[in-house]
Amino acid sequence: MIDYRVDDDGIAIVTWNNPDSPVNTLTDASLAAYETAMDRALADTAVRGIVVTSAKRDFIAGADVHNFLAARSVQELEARSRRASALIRRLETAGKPLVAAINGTALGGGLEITLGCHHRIAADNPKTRLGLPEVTLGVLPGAGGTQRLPRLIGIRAAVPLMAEGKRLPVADALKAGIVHAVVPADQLIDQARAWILAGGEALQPWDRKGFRLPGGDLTHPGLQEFMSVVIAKVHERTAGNYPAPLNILSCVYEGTGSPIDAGLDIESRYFGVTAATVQAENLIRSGFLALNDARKLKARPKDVPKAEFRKVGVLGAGLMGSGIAHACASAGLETVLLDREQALAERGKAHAEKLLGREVERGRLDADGRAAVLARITPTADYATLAGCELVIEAVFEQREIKAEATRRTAEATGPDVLFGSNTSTLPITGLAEHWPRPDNFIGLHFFSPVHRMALVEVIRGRQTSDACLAQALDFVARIGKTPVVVNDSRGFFTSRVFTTYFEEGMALLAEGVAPALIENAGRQTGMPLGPLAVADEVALDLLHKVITQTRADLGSAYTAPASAPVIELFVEKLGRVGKKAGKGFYDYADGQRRLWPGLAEQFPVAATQPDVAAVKQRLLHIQALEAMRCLDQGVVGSTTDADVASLLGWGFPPWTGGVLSYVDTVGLDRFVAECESLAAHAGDRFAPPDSLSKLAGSGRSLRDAR
Ligand code: T1G
Repeated sequence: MIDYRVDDDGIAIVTWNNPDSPVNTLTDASLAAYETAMDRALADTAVRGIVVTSAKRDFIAGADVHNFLAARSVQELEARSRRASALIRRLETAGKPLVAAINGTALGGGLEITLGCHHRIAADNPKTRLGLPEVTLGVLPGAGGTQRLPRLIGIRAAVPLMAEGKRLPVADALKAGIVHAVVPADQLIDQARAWILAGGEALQPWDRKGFRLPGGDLTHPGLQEFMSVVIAKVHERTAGNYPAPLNILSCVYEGTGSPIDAGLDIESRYFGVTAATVQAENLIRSGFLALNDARKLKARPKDVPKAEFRKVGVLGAGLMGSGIAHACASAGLETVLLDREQALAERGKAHAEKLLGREVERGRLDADGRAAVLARITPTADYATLAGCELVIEAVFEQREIKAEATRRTAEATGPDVLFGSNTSTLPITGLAEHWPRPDNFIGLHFFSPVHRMALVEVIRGRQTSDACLAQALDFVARIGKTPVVVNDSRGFFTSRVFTTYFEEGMALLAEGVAPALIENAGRQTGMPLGPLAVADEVALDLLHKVITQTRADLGSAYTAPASAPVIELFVEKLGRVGKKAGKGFYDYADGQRRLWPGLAEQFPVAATQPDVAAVKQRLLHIQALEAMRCLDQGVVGSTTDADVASLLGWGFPPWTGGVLSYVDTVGLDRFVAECESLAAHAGDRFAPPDSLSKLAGSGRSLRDAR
């Protein structure tokens, strides 16, 4: 766990080296081992100083987040913080110089270990990131970070780093004053030793007589104004859904005006309260661990050899097709981008080139890199170019006949044994698979727009999709750096089916006379990225109109039109306002601005009495959770975790909830069912809770435990 040696100059080298994990983390065991090693060095009169480093690629990845799911009481969580904090404090005042030799990434508690050293040297490793990202997990730095960082680099520099959880490259950490030096990796230990041998002092700045915070403390008017601006920005960004950033500010506010020991005490108290919140539990379980599992294909069928990809084909060079081609070529794959005319294929390649240009502007890619990616994209109108592809993805127009034609012509060029994936967003996969000679090799690969920014690929199994096809499709998704969630076939699959209810409910509220601004503001205050009417404009009302028309034709009398149908028909058929792409929908779009259309009030008179914002928020989130629950009951999605991951990555369902089904437990299952029953009575049957939920109410079990 911790390697220990003393060199000929009497310098102890304490090396973090957890044998059971790819990264070092703070656990009870690793901290105990660290304490034992450090006490051994402190007690050894031959030891003049101590270098703390890591034998792994990274330094320390922070506290082991599993610990915060195991113990959920404020007291236990506070005690955990106090133990780590007390150890770090004892070591920094023990009288021997401590140097952190930071060979790789040090985050959270990992960086806090280094802040408890008297000197910090980082290796010039371009992959290293240094930071206190606890806030992204719904917690706060609980091993001294909120007290040491402001005392080291000043309140103005420290607060944004902690409130946003930024991860800095070593050059920025050096500039910020977090590390004292950056050296070539092969000199790291020697430079650390040299600092001790040169008489490095075992005294922290904050323990020196007369210490003052760099840039002043919070009696400084400028800093008070700074903090009030930060608080306002945090409120604007979080709408009260996330306690952690505000509690970090409280730690700084209350702790930096006191001696360090009092500040550490304040921090541990806030840590316990913050880590015990449901938001922290949700962000750790869903936002970190579940996303990690999905990214690592934990759901992949086991006994299928890993598929390798060299050449893939993309049919349709529109916005989605060119985005998919950009992702494939950027991942190093030869990519055929086919459209019905060469000019259209070339235009798709040009879109990929534009995306690459932005990456160069942002310094993420150099000119050679851009040229190499572009060279991998072959625009064509000739299906024969697809020969040799291991996988072909169809992203042509959302019409069955056009898809069938493209599928058939591909089979002629590639033969039936390659994988075929459809990027359809709504059409059932099983039906589309009929046009592919081997439906067992046919699967849905539903990408999200814009492809270069959206991590999720919804992988849809048709009735005949084989395990081998699924496993290889998952390998492909991971190969292009995306995160898959596997769902089963149904109209709209999982993501379109559930996300649609959000903006359908927004339109239903509009039709009931709820003020448009109230609808939109409530939508954003839930933590959704956009208000529901703005989302409808982005999706495009004429596309929604097509889906309603096609579904009505498919299902006939079995079809129940959504409450939003009259609104969509009015806007598309009568008003000709089809959404953002036309510059007008629920909003007017001009000069890069979006403003609610003043004509809305004429079409939908605002009712005299308005619901409160909580009631609107409830309708907008409950409706999504109910549809997700129906999908779970119908086997469209396999688990609450899959539903959560798909909602977080697919349409930005508010992360503080843990995801669209964890939201039920976040509200509380019994309360959620009761609220749905009440909504069903006055807003419509669509809110009636399914039996699967109703029968759980009163059982004392959570949805996650039960399913
Ligand atoms: N806790 C538990 N497991 C962790 C972990 C952590 N902090 N970090 C990584 N792992 C696991 C991960 O789940 C995966 O497991 C394996 O290690 C490899 O990770 C007191 C309270 C460090 C940048 O937020 O950002 O400190 O899948 O695949 O891509 O103030 O891991 O192999 O079973 O991600 O090279 C703050 C979280 C914690 C950093 C490496 N720290 N980790 O990325 O590997 S709170 C963080 C990461 C805290 C203190 C507070 C990344 C990484 P498995 P990986 P990677």
